[in-house]
Amino acid sequence: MKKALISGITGQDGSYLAEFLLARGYEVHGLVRRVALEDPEHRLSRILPIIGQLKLHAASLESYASIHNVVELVRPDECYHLAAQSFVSYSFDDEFSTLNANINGTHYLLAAVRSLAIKCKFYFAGSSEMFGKAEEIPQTETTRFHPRSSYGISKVAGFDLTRNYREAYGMHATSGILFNHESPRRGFEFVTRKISSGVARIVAGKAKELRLGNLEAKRDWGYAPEYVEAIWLMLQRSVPDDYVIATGKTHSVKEAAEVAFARAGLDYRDFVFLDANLKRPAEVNLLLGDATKAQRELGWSPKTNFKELIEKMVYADCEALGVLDKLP
Ligand code: GDR
Repeated sequence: MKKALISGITGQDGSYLAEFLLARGYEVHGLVRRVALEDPEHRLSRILPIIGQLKLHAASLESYASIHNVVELVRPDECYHLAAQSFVSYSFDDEFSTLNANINGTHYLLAAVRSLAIKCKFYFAGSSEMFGKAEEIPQTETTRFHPRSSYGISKVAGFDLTRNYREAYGMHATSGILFNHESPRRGFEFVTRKISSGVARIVAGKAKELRLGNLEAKRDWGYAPEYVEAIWLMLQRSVPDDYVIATGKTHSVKEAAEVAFARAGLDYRDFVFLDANLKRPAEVNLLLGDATKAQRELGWSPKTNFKELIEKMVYADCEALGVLDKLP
């Protein structure tokens, strides 16, 4: 039985990946913060349905000793490093904790795997935010990075650390450059979920409006469960390499609002208000990924399109609020 260790197992991607690996017969271990273990209903909500099949270990990405202990205990065959301070907007409010947690956390985990389980395959969650003010369209594995936030900078550093461990120590260390990927499990602070949950609250009569920042920003949005499959495929390769995972289509925040409100039979222009406070000091205006390499070498391609994705999220949020009967 293969052993997998996932950091960030309580998040959107971690929870889908844990389910995916359990279904393939893996023994699945998760690194979680001690506070999360003490508050399972709230902090472990995404993994509650499978929690009996997981082995969770308390550790902090800010403590090398705690990471070392877990890697020593588990000695995984595959390590998926998904944990991070992942909200770009917050990274402007606290650059210090974003850089500390994201860069040191990645370094600690890589160093522990190197010293205790050098044959373990390692995955680092890179991000399209590394392209930032993108220097070419579409973006591929060879597009130069130009991050626009401390979050993006921390991901470039993690990407470089991962590549360096591969080149210097011969580790099977891979980075996925994943473009935005969403689902009904997305955190409420990210724009697609903010919109889908906002629509559901308006349908339920719990809210009257939705305040958003930059409506013109464009992103390449895919469906998260398909992206975790791509992550797993990367570690099944005999030779480690880096891959862009994206749909190859880009849409604006405004279009996301349009589709979401339309699913509820509403016109977004009647409910969406601009709030300048929600704009970022440095914005990433347009991201569009080219996943040709992943298609060629991993046999991966996206299935769910933008409209299906947004509608799925609105449906799930309306279901959670018990207002499905109010959808057309
Ligand atoms: P992003 O995701 O920064 O692309 O990073 P997010 O959904 O937060 O923003 C997408 C775009 O929407 C614009 N926007 C708003 N965003 C939020 N959150 N709230 C708003 O009210 C709002 N109004 C407009 C933003 O300015 C931005 O342009 C996500 C994260 O998951 C990262 O961790 C990950 O690495 C990348 O995707 C790929």
